[in-house]
Amino acid sequence: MFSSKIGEPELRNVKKYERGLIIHHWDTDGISSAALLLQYLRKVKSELAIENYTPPIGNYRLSDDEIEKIGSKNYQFIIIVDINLPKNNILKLKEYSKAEVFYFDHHIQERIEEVHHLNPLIEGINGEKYPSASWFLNCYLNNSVTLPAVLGAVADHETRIKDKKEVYRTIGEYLEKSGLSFNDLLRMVELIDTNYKVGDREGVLKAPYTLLENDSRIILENPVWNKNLEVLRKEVEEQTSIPPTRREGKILIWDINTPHNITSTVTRRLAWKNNDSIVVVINRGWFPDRDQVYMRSGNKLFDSQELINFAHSLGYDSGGKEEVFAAVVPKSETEKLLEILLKRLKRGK
Ligand SMILES: [Mn+2]
Repeated sequence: MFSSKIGEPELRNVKKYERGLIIHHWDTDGISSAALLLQYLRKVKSELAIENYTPPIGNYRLSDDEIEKIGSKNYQFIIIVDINLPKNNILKLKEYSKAEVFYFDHHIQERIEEVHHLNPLIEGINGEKYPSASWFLNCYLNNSVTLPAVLGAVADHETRIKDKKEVYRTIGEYLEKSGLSFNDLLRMVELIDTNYKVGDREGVLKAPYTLLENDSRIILENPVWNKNLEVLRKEVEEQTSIPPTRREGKILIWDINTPHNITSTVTRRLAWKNNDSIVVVINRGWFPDRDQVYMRSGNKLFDSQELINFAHSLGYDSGGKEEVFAAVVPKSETEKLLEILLKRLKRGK
Protein backbone atom coordinates (compact mmCIF):
# COMPACT_ATOMS: atom_id res chain seq x y z
CA MET A 1 0.00 0.00 0.00
CA PHE A 2 2.79 2.39 0.92
CA SER A 3 4.60 1.35 -2.23
CA SER A 4 2.67 4.06 -4.00
CA LYS A 5 4.22 6.48 -1.54
CA ILE A 6 7.77 5.46 -2.33
CA GLY A 7 9.32 8.37 -4.15
CA GLU A 8 6.87 10.69 -2.50
CA PRO A 9 7.28 10.08 1.23
CA GLU A 10 4.72 11.89 3.31
CA LEU A 11 7.64 12.55 5.66
CA ARG A 12 8.75 15.23 3.23
CA ASN A 13 6.03 17.48 4.66
CA VAL A 14 8.22 18.19 7.68
CA LYS A 15 10.10 20.75 5.63
CA LYS A 16 7.45 23.24 6.70
CA TYR A 17 8.74 22.87 10.29
CA GLU A 18 11.81 24.02 12.23
CA ARG A 19 12.11 21.57 15.12
CA GLY A 20 11.73 17.84 15.39
CA LEU A 21 12.58 14.84 17.51
CA ILE A 22 13.50 11.27 16.60
CA ILE A 23 12.66 8.67 19.24
CA HIS A 24 14.45 5.45 18.43
CA HIS A 25 15.23 2.04 19.80
CA TRP A 26 18.64 1.72 21.52
CA ASP A 27 19.79 -1.22 19.38
CA THR A 28 21.62 -1.18 16.04
CA ASP A 29 18.40 -1.21 14.02
CA GLY A 30 17.07 1.80 15.95
CA ILE A 31 20.39 3.64 15.71
CA SER A 32 20.72 2.86 11.99
CA SER A 33 17.16 3.99 11.36
CA ALA A 34 17.83 7.23 13.24
CA ALA A 35 20.93 7.77 11.07
CA LEU A 36 18.86 7.27 7.90
CA LEU A 37 16.27 9.74 9.15
CA LEU A 38 18.91 12.34 10.07
CA GLN A 39 20.46 11.97 6.64
CA TYR A 40 17.11 12.35 4.93
CA LEU A 41 15.98 15.31 7.03
CA ARG A 42 19.23 17.18 6.40
CA LYS A 43 18.71 16.65 2.71
CA VAL A 44 15.10 17.81 2.81
CA LYS A 45 15.89 20.93 4.80
CA SER A 46 19.36 21.61 6.14
CA GLU A 47 18.22 24.17 8.72
CA LEU A 48 15.95 21.71 10.55
CA ALA A 49 16.86 21.38 14.24
CA ILE A 50 16.65 17.69 15.04
CA GLU A 51 17.26 16.00 18.35
CA ASN A 52 17.19 12.31 19.11
CA TYR A 53 15.97 10.42 22.14
CA THR A 54 15.86 6.87 23.42
CA PRO A 55 13.93 5.75 26.52
CA PRO A 56 15.90 4.48 29.52
CA ILE A 57 17.39 1.24 28.18
CA GLY A 58 15.04 -1.66 28.72
CA ASN A 59 11.87 0.43 28.96
CA TYR A 60 9.45 -0.19 26.10
CA ARG A 61 7.15 2.61 27.22
CA LEU A 62 7.53 6.27 28.00
CA SER A 63 6.74 7.38 31.55
CA ASP A 64 4.34 10.28 32.14
CA ASP A 65 7.38 12.35 33.16
CA GLU A 66 9.12 11.62 29.88
CA ILE A 67 6.01 12.43 27.88
CA GLU A 68 5.55 15.74 29.70
CA LYS A 69 9.19 16.64 29.27
CA ILE A 70 9.16 15.89 25.55
CA GLY A 71 5.79 17.60 25.26
CA SER A 72 7.15 20.83 26.78
CA LYS A 73 9.91 21.20 24.20
CA ASN A 74 7.77 22.46 21.35
CA TYR A 75 8.78 19.91 18.79
CA GLN A 76 6.65 20.38 15.69
CA PHE A 77 7.13 16.82 14.56
CA ILE A 78 8.16 13.60 16.24
CA ILE A 79 9.35 10.48 14.45
CA ILE A 80 9.21 7.23 16.40
CA VAL A 81 11.21 4.42 14.87
CA ASP A 82 11.81 0.74 15.63
CA ILE A 83 10.45 0.91 19.15
CA ASN A 84 7.19 -0.82 19.88
CA LEU A 85 5.65 1.70 22.29
CA PRO A 86 2.11 1.07 23.54
CA LYS A 87 -0.60 2.82 21.58
CA ASN A 88 -1.79 4.92 24.51
CA ASN A 89 1.80 6.11 24.98
CA ILE A 90 1.97 7.36 21.42
CA LEU A 91 -1.43 9.01 21.62
CA LYS A 92 -0.50 10.75 24.86
CA LEU A 93 2.75 11.93 23.32
CA LYS A 94 0.82 13.38 20.42
CA GLU A 95 -1.65 15.10 22.73
CA TYR A 96 1.01 16.64 25.00
CA SER A 97 3.43 17.69 22.28
CA LYS A 98 0.81 18.79 19.73
CA ALA A 99 3.36 17.59 17.19
CA GLU A 100 2.77 15.76 13.95
CA VAL A 101 3.74 12.18 14.70
CA PHE A 102 5.28 9.63 12.33
CA TYR A 103 5.75 6.06 13.42
CA PHE A 104 7.95 3.66 11.46
CA ASP A 105 8.15 0.10 12.61
CA HIS A 106 8.36 -3.51 11.54
CA HIS A 107 7.10 -5.12 14.73
CA ILE A 108 3.71 -6.79 14.97
CA GLN A 109 1.31 -4.12 16.17
CA GLU A 110 -2.17 -2.73 15.72
CA ARG A 111 -2.62 0.22 13.43
CA ILE A 112 -2.70 3.62 15.08
CA GLU A 113 -4.99 5.77 12.97
CA GLU A 114 -4.15 9.02 14.72
CA VAL A 115 -0.55 9.16 13.52
CA HIS A 116 1.27 8.50 10.26
CA HIS A 117 1.80 4.84 10.96
CA LEU A 118 4.13 3.17 8.48
CA ASN A 119 4.63 -0.53 9.01
CA PRO A 120 4.68 -3.12 6.23
CA LEU A 121 3.21 -5.80 8.51
CA ILE A 122 0.01 -3.88 9.18
CA GLU A 123 -0.39 -3.43 5.44
CA GLY A 124 -0.34 -7.20 5.20
CA ILE A 125 3.03 -7.24 3.48
CA ASN A 126 5.21 -10.26 4.13
CA GLY A 127 7.79 -9.44 6.82
CA GLU A 128 10.42 -11.32 4.82
CA LYS A 129 10.79 -8.34 2.51
CA TYR A 130 11.46 -5.90 5.34
CA PRO A 131 13.64 -7.61 7.95
CA SER A 132 14.32 -4.41 9.90
CA ALA A 133 13.06 -0.90 10.44
CA SER A 134 16.21 0.37 8.74
CA TRP A 135 15.53 -1.74 5.65
CA PHE A 136 11.94 -0.62 5.45
CA LEU A 137 12.88 3.02 6.00
CA ASN A 138 15.59 2.83 3.36
CA CYS A 139 13.01 1.56 0.84
CA TYR A 140 10.47 4.12 1.98
CA LEU A 141 13.00 6.92 1.47
CA ASN A 142 13.78 5.53 -1.94
CA ASN A 143 17.51 5.19 -1.16
CA SER A 144 19.82 2.76 -2.83
CA VAL A 145 21.26 0.21 -0.40
CA THR A 146 23.14 1.94 2.39
CA LEU A 147 25.34 0.76 5.25
CA PRO A 148 22.79 1.65 7.96
CA ALA A 149 20.03 -0.22 6.09
CA VAL A 150 22.20 -3.33 5.92
CA LEU A 151 23.40 -3.05 9.52
CA GLY A 152 19.84 -2.88 10.89
CA ALA A 153 18.84 -5.98 8.95
CA VAL A 154 21.89 -7.94 10.03
CA ALA A 155 21.42 -6.75 13.61
CA ASP A 156 17.86 -8.00 13.89
CA HIS A 157 18.59 -11.43 12.38
CA GLU A 158 22.35 -12.05 12.63
CA THR A 159 23.40 -14.94 10.36
CA ARG A 160 19.76 -15.94 9.81
CA ILE A 161 19.40 -12.99 7.47
CA LYS A 162 20.93 -15.39 4.94
CA ASP A 163 17.63 -17.32 4.93
CA LYS A 164 15.83 -14.27 3.60
CA LYS A 165 16.89 -14.89 0.04
CA GLU A 166 15.75 -11.71 -1.64
CA VAL A 167 17.18 -9.38 0.99
CA TYR A 168 20.35 -11.38 1.33
CA ARG A 169 21.00 -11.18 -2.39
CA THR A 170 20.90 -7.40 -2.12
CA ILE A 171 23.21 -7.49 0.90
CA GLY A 172 25.60 -9.70 -1.07
CA GLU A 173 25.71 -7.15 -3.86
CA TYR A 174 26.38 -4.42 -1.33
CA LEU A 175 29.25 -6.40 0.19
CA GLU A 176 30.82 -6.95 -3.17
CA LYS A 177 30.65 -3.27 -4.02
CA SER A 178 31.90 -2.06 -0.65
CA GLY A 179 34.66 -4.63 -0.19
CA LEU A 180 33.28 -5.58 3.22
CA SER A 181 32.68 -9.13 4.43
CA PHE A 182 29.60 -10.49 6.17
CA ASN A 183 31.75 -10.87 9.29
CA ASP A 184 32.57 -7.16 9.13
CA LEU A 185 28.83 -6.48 9.25
CA LEU A 186 28.36 -8.80 12.23
CA ARG A 187 31.22 -7.12 14.01
CA MET A 188 29.88 -3.61 13.35
CA VAL A 189 26.51 -4.65 14.73
CA GLU A 190 28.12 -6.14 17.80
CA LEU A 191 30.14 -2.97 18.35
CA ILE A 192 27.18 -0.63 17.97
CA ASP A 193 25.06 -2.77 20.29
CA THR A 194 27.68 -2.58 23.03
CA ASN A 195 26.36 0.88 23.87
CA TYR A 196 23.06 -0.36 25.22
CA LYS A 197 24.42 -3.63 26.54
CA VAL A 198 26.77 -1.86 28.90
CA GLY A 199 24.01 0.66 29.68
CA ASP A 200 25.61 3.70 28.00
CA ARG A 201 22.54 5.70 26.98
CA GLU A 202 24.60 8.75 25.98
CA GLY A 203 26.60 6.46 23.73
CA VAL A 204 23.37 5.26 22.11
CA LEU A 205 22.31 8.84 21.41
CA LYS A 206 25.66 9.74 19.83
CA ALA A 207 25.86 6.59 17.70
CA PRO A 208 23.55 7.69 14.83
CA TYR A 209 25.95 10.58 14.19
CA THR A 210 28.86 8.16 14.00
CA LEU A 211 26.94 6.14 11.41
CA LEU A 212 26.27 9.30 9.45
CA GLU A 213 30.00 9.44 8.65
CA ASN A 214 29.23 6.54 6.34
CA ASP A 215 32.61 4.97 7.03
CA SER A 216 32.83 1.38 8.18
CA ARG A 217 36.33 1.90 9.60
CA ILE A 218 35.10 4.53 12.03
CA ILE A 219 32.70 1.90 13.36
CA LEU A 220 35.12 -1.03 13.34
CA GLU A 221 37.92 0.90 15.01
CA ASN A 222 35.91 2.79 17.63
CA PRO A 223 38.04 2.37 20.76
CA VAL A 224 35.23 2.64 23.33
CA TRP A 225 32.99 0.17 21.51
CA ASN A 226 35.86 -2.30 21.13
CA LYS A 227 36.60 -2.14 24.83
CA ASN A 228 32.92 -2.67 25.67
CA LEU A 229 32.85 -5.65 23.35
CA GLU A 230 35.67 -7.43 25.11
CA VAL A 231 33.85 -7.23 28.44
CA LEU A 232 30.50 -8.32 26.98
CA ARG A 233 31.80 -11.25 24.95
CA LYS A 234 33.32 -12.76 28.04
CA GLU A 235 30.07 -12.33 29.96
CA VAL A 236 27.84 -13.86 27.22
CA GLU A 237 30.23 -16.78 26.88
CA GLU A 238 29.97 -17.43 30.59
CA GLN A 239 26.18 -17.18 30.73
CA THR A 240 25.58 -19.45 27.73
CA SER A 241 27.92 -22.20 28.85
CA ILE A 242 26.04 -23.07 32.03
CA PRO A 243 23.32 -25.77 32.07
CA PRO A 244 19.67 -24.76 32.49
CA THR A 245 18.45 -24.15 36.02
CA ARG A 246 15.25 -26.06 35.38
CA ARG A 247 13.68 -28.32 32.73
CA GLU A 248 9.99 -28.88 31.97
CA GLY A 249 9.85 -31.18 28.96
CA LYS A 250 10.59 -29.02 25.93
CA ILE A 251 10.98 -25.94 28.10
CA LEU A 252 14.45 -25.03 29.35
CA ILE A 253 14.86 -22.29 31.96
CA TRP A 254 17.98 -20.30 32.77
CA ASP A 255 17.83 -18.13 35.86
CA ILE A 256 20.73 -15.68 35.57
CA ASN A 257 21.98 -12.53 37.26
CA THR A 258 24.08 -10.22 35.12
CA PRO A 259 24.46 -6.42 35.38
CA HIS A 260 24.75 -6.18 31.58
CA ASN A 261 21.81 -5.97 29.21
CA ILE A 262 22.64 -9.19 27.43
CA THR A 263 19.43 -11.08 28.15
CA SER A 264 18.28 -10.94 24.53
CA THR A 265 21.70 -12.07 23.24
CA VAL A 266 21.94 -14.87 25.78
CA THR A 267 18.41 -16.05 24.96
CA ARG A 268 19.11 -16.01 21.24
CA ARG A 269 22.34 -17.98 21.60
CA LEU A 270 20.70 -20.54 23.86
CA ALA A 271 17.74 -20.94 21.49
CA TRP A 272 20.12 -21.63 18.61
CA LYS A 273 21.98 -24.18 20.68
CA ASN A 274 18.72 -25.86 21.75
CA ASN A 275 16.76 -25.85 18.55
CA ASP A 276 14.03 -28.27 19.68
CA SER A 277 13.26 -26.45 22.90
CA ILE A 278 11.63 -23.33 24.17
CA VAL A 279 14.31 -21.34 25.94
CA VAL A 280 13.34 -19.13 28.86
CA VAL A 281 15.86 -16.74 30.40
CA ILE A 282 15.20 -14.73 33.52
CA ASN A 283 17.75 -12.04 34.26
CA ARG A 284 17.58 -10.65 37.79
CA GLY A 285 20.48 -8.25 37.40
CA TRP A 286 19.63 -5.50 34.90
CA PHE A 287 16.87 -3.53 36.64
CA PRO A 288 17.06 -2.91 40.39
CA ASP A 289 13.34 -3.50 40.90
CA ARG A 290 12.29 -5.72 38.00
CA ASP A 291 13.31 -8.92 36.25
CA GLN A 292 13.60 -9.52 32.51
CA VAL A 293 11.81 -12.62 31.24
CA TYR A 294 12.73 -13.68 27.70
CA MET A 295 11.47 -16.63 25.74
CA ARG A 296 12.57 -17.84 22.35
CA SER A 297 12.34 -20.89 20.16
CA GLY A 298 14.05 -21.39 16.84
CA ASN A 299 11.22 -23.64 15.68
CA LYS A 300 8.17 -21.46 16.41
CA LEU A 301 7.10 -23.76 19.23
CA PHE A 302 4.92 -21.07 20.73
CA ASP A 303 2.75 -18.17 19.62
CA SER A 304 4.66 -15.11 20.81
CA GLN A 305 1.93 -12.66 19.89
CA GLU A 306 -0.59 -14.56 21.96
CA LEU A 307 1.77 -14.49 24.94
CA ILE A 308 2.53 -10.79 24.47
CA ASN A 309 -1.18 -9.98 24.42
CA PHE A 310 -1.65 -12.14 27.47
CA ALA A 311 1.17 -10.40 29.38
CA HIS A 312 -0.29 -7.03 28.39
CA SER A 313 -3.68 -8.14 29.70
CA LEU A 314 -2.00 -8.80 33.05
CA GLY A 315 -0.51 -5.29 32.96
CA TYR A 316 3.12 -6.17 32.21
CA ASP A 317 5.48 -4.45 29.81
CA SER A 318 5.92 -6.91 27.05
CA GLY A 319 7.02 -7.07 23.45
CA GLY A 320 8.76 -9.26 20.94
CA LYS A 321 8.87 -10.61 17.46
CA GLU A 322 7.67 -13.73 15.67
CA GLU A 323 9.78 -16.09 17.72
CA VAL A 324 10.58 -13.95 20.75
CA PHE A 325 8.63 -13.04 23.83
CA ALA A 326 10.01 -10.51 26.29
CA ALA A 327 8.52 -9.08 29.46
CA VAL A 328 9.66 -6.93 32.34
CA VAL A 329 8.13 -7.92 35.64
CA PRO A 330 8.26 -6.52 39.19
CA LYS A 331 10.54 -8.84 41.15
CA SER A 332 7.79 -9.95 43.52
CA GLU A 333 5.68 -11.22 40.58
CA THR A 334 8.26 -13.06 38.49
CA GLU A 335 7.55 -16.54 39.86
CA LYS A 336 3.81 -16.06 39.46
CA LEU A 337 4.10 -14.96 35.83
CA LEU A 338 6.54 -17.74 35.06
CA GLU A 339 4.17 -20.41 36.37
CA ILE A 340 1.25 -19.01 34.36
CA LEU A 341 3.37 -18.87 31.21
CA LEU A 342 4.61 -22.41 31.70
CA LYS A 343 1.09 -23.66 32.16
CA ARG A 344 0.02 -21.94 28.93
CA LEU A 345 2.98 -23.32 26.99
CA LYS A 346 2.31 -26.85 28.21
CA ARG A 347 -1.27 -26.57 27.08
CA GLY A 348 0.26 -26.01 23.66
CA LYS A 349 -1.12 -22.52 23.23
MN1 LIG B 1 14.23 -3.60 14.58
